[in-house]
Amino acid sequence: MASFIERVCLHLLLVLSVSQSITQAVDRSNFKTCEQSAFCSRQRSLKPGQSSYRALLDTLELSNSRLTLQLLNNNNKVRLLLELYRLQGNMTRVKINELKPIKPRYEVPDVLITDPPTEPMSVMAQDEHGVVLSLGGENRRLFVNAQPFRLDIMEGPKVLLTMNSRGLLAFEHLRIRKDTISHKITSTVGSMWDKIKNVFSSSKDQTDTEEDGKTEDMEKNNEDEASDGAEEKKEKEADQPGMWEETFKSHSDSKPNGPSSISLDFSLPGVEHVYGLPEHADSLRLRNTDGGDPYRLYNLDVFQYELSNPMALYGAVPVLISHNTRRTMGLFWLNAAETWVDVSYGQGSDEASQTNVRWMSESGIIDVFIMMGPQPADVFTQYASLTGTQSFPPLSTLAYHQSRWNYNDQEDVSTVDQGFDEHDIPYDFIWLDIEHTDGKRYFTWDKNNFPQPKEMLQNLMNKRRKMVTIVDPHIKVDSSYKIHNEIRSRGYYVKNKDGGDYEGWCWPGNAGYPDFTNPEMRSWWASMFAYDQYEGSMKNLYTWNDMNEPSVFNGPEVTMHKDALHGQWEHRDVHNIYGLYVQMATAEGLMQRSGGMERPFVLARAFFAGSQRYGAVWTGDNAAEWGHLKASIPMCLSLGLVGISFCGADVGGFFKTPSAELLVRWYQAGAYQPFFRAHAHMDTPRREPWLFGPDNTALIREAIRQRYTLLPYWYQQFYHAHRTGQPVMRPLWVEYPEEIATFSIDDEYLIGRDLLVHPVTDEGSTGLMAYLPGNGEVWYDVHTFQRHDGAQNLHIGVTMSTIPVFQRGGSIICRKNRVRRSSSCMENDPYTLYVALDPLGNAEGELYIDDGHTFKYETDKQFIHRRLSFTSNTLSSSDLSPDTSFPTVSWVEKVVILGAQKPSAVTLTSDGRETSVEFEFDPDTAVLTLRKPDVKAAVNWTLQLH
Ligand code: NBV
Repeated sequence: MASFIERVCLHLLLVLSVSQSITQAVDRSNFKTCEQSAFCSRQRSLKPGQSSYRALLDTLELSNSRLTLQLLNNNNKVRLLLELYRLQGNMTRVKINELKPIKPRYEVPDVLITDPPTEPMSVMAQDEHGVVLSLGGENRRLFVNAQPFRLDIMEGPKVLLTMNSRGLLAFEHLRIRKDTISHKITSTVGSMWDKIKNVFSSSKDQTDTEEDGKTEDMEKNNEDEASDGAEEKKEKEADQPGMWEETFKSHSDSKPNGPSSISLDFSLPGVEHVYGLPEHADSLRLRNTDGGDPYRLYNLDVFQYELSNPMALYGAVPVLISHNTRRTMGLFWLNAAETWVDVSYGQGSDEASQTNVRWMSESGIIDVFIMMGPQPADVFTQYASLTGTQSFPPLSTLAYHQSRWNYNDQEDVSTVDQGFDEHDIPYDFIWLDIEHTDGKRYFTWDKNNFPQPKEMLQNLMNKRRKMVTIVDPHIKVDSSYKIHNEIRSRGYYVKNKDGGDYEGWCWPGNAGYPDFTNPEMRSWWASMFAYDQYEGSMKNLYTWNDMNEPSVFNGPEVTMHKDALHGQWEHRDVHNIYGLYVQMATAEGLMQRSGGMERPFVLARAFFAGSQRYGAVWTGDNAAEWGHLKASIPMCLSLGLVGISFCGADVGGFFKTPSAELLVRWYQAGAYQPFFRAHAHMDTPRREPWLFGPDNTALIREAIRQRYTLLPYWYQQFYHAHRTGQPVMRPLWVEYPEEIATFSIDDEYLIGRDLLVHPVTDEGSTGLMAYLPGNGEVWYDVHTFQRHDGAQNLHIGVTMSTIPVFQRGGSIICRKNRVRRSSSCMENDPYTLYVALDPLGNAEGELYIDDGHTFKYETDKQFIHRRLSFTSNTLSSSDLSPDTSFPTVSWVEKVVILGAQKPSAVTLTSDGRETSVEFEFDPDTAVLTLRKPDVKAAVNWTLQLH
């Protein structure tokens, strides 16, 4: 049981958070600015100029696919090792580490799905100024300029990208503290110099001196060309505040390894648009950071986050995508430490536009992948080849989720469940937040409120519905709690700097944090999801990992101390990947409990590059404000660009109370975003869809029903994302890369290639402008079937029931129009095909069907993948993967052809038989409806219009 004091403290925390939620926005003073982050401020104070590095060409070594070269820092004479790889699929990898670090520096494991396959490189030319390497392809070359050190990637006569072009490569080599007095300065940000203190005891000094002795030789190796001048310079470097200890508010970071930050700049000539770097509540196109803070990547639990700013949020993916009409490229900076990224749009040396990007990380090494495109789809393929694709979610998880903090007890769950049926609204999942547990002990149930979890789950199962419970990664320190005892006795907790178990405050009170970077810990954690371990769990129970940044209420910036230890590594090194490991271990657990048969579903708040392999993410604690509804679009688009397609925002807004209008608009927008879940703070009034009067109930019902009819299309898009790495929710420029008008649009997007959505996100809207892309293309309003030309701004009149969605002419989309109470209930239902003709009268689409939840599509080839094509007045269905099968009973009950002409007759040919098909033609809308072709979804057939 929690002590009285613990309970009082938690209560106070809650009251504080709630009252803040009503009155305030983010408390910025809780989070560092670049200036307040010692390494960022050090790095940023370096101004562009000649690089202090020189490539030592006589050290060049080229094996077939790997080139190495030493770089010498002209100032301190420390040497770095540069490694260059030409990777398969039009990518280049550049690694820079210290040649002889006094101890290893962290290299991020578990993100790359394989050691990326390489291709041979050859030296094309070499002189005392540099080396030219062939990168194959269309005359692609890499220039290594020796003095100053610079790398240029060229194609033909054009420079595509330059590294260290502004000379901002800066690599703080690991060093030994020389003078314990002068270096042990507490740098309190803002008033650093007047707070100089000598805080160290003599025994600590003793240790440092011993360490000095041990590593002195190694340091010397690094300084073999050192001159007196260089030594002086080095002393100066070491003197900077914040290098050996840093304090922020009341927290001190002991920095036992001293300064270790790294930085490198890139120039992208001819580029005016860059994207990516999630997670930020900001525009899709990244902003110029000159004069403000850089974009920060440091997974943080930011209470009441603000819009339109580069502050860090819950997740971090260090990938930036550049785009212009000729080329799309990507930069993947594989580093899990705190990272800041400056973006500067401007002119290059020849007055042409150029974008400069500068990455700064607190520790680790420089390991950067340059993905050369050239098309957007190529960059997605390249990134997927490195970090994997979106996991293929169970079909039901693409349906609607009903959540709030909290559904109070079993009766509440059952009443809400019935409410959906009474109001004829479908839903698939109901969620339980932290209150369902016994005192925030995850994997347990509150015995009073949830005495019979299996009965509750069985009731849901009877209706073919499911549940998600929350399992957070902070574990209550309580000797009567099995999970805690096991983790403690196995030594699986993260350690504090002194070697004891790290403890921090979170929902359960005092909590330990399992070391998810440890594979043994992860497999133990996974085993806790076994049905006989997680009591009360059943196969329709799935998992939500919140707070996995990790959130530590009393930690610096509400997270873990950077000098906490994960085995030999500091938290500093692994911070941004911690959340990924939590989701990885949980997904593994859900798989294992079914003997590897069932696909898992895990929602996580914190994420990193590669998180797409483990489930879904959401945009955290947004607010019931129109601005937050708008922000959900660029936030999810940015995630999709870097591989994470399964993204959503709390529908309705987490904090505060939405007006009925905002709630309706949010449902309408959410119904067309990948992860569709309503969620709300515990202190907001209840907001189940039927609580806002019959008109609003009807509007919400309709939005959710639209989602259900489109589930076959969503599922097919996720199958595609899983197979290819292409994003499900896409900015328009991804499909229209030469159309400049699309480059800055972030209130509108595509689902796959074929559906364009422009949700209404303005209060009191009576109309909006949507851009329909594609010169020579046509788009059809999916509700009225009205046809519009592409490459135009279209004004759309809007009422409360309007959800502006358009289908691309040239596409075929499959829907299931008989909406039932859950997606599973619709499993065997028939399809309606929407054939939207392009100006030449052609269209194409796909249909994907499998069991919706197991891995049999992979292990046993149990699926159907069909190609649908309309050409020369004939619609046909053919097999895209003839060696697979799935026993579906679904059939095609209707075909709707948009942009059609009236035929005189329609015949169906299937199984060698020809039958005539009834049809109806509406000359006003040019819609031809073929009723009841009654043909099986899984066989070959043709429908001919005569
Ligand atoms: O577990 C409670 C909440 C949860 O409802 C929300 O979705 C998370 O983002 N959680 C954060 C912790 C507290 C938020 C104030």
